[in-house]
Amino acid sequence: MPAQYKFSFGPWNISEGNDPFGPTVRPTVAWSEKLKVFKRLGFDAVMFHDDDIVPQIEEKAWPQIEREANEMKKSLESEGLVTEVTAPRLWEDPRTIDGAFTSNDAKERKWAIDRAKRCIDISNIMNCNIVVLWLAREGTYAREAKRAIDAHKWLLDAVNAMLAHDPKIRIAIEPKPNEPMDHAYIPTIGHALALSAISNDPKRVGGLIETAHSLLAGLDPSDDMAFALAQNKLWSVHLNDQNGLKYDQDKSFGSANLRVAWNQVRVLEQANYASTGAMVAFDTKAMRTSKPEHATRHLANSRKIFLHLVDKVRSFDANIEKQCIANRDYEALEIAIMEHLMGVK
Ligand code: XUL
Ligand code: MN
Repeated sequence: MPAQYKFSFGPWNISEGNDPFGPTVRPTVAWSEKLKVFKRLGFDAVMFHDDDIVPQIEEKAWPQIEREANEMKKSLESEGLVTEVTAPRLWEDPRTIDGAFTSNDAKERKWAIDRAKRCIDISNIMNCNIVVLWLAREGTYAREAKRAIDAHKWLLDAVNAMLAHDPKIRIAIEPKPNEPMDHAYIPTIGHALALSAISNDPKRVGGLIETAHSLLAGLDPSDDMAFALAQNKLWSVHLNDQNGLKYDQDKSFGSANLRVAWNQVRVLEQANYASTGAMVAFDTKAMRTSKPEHATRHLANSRKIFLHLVDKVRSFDANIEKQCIANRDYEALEIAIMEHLMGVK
């Protein structure tokens, strides 16, 4: 029996539908309501930003943060859920307008490292040993605005400071090439794992690959996953979809390009990803047009499409693949896959 996939999403994946050109279009769903959605839709875990666990975290002292994190852990337990990952939200504070770990201001860089350490402490309370770093504002709008060589050294300093803060914590870097920045400093999984290799404990620095982020970098998400899997460094995935090179769309998994989605599932299957203990997260958003009563369908649909694709990968005739490869007949291989996906054969 192959290992069962475990699924997760984050509170921000049930959203109010605002975009850069318009306000919210759906009422805010209270956390207590969101919490009930997980099991109902067949999910096992929650991914959190630090301030999803402790709102207004900057206004609170540690004893209160500790108390609130413990309460959150209890409410998760009462639903039979666990925490998949935590992440310091370093991109909304006024101090990080010009970057967090790579801010030109040493005080702001220190603030960012302290906040990341506090996220690790919260993660420990939540019984979770993976902290995700999405390096949202570590980059520039004007290339000359920062000294990029220094910025890369500061990123390494930040990773090392986090590793030193807790000997058990693992850091999963979630690369993204742009948005909000024009150019981000760690745009691909190659950059992330290169940073890992020069860190003080490479075994504890890995990656999280988001479909849309790979596509925005012009890369194939399944090959990005393979690169990390070959090094045992794929510690989570944010599956979603993206219709070409535009803003980060966070569409339902497989909804824009089924063949690209199939290849992601195929590579996860080949690596027996589920047996590594890593989970499948869907970083998807409802379309802005979705009515409130339909605003979690993108999560159910992404999970459904994923599981259908697992069936498709498992039921594809391995002999066809072998023969086509032996004959170097990739046209035959391609049509066999397309017909299999279309269910016409
Ligand atoms: C941003 C993104 C974030 C991270 C979590 O594009 O993907 O949602 O996944 O902070
Ligand atoms: Mn993501």
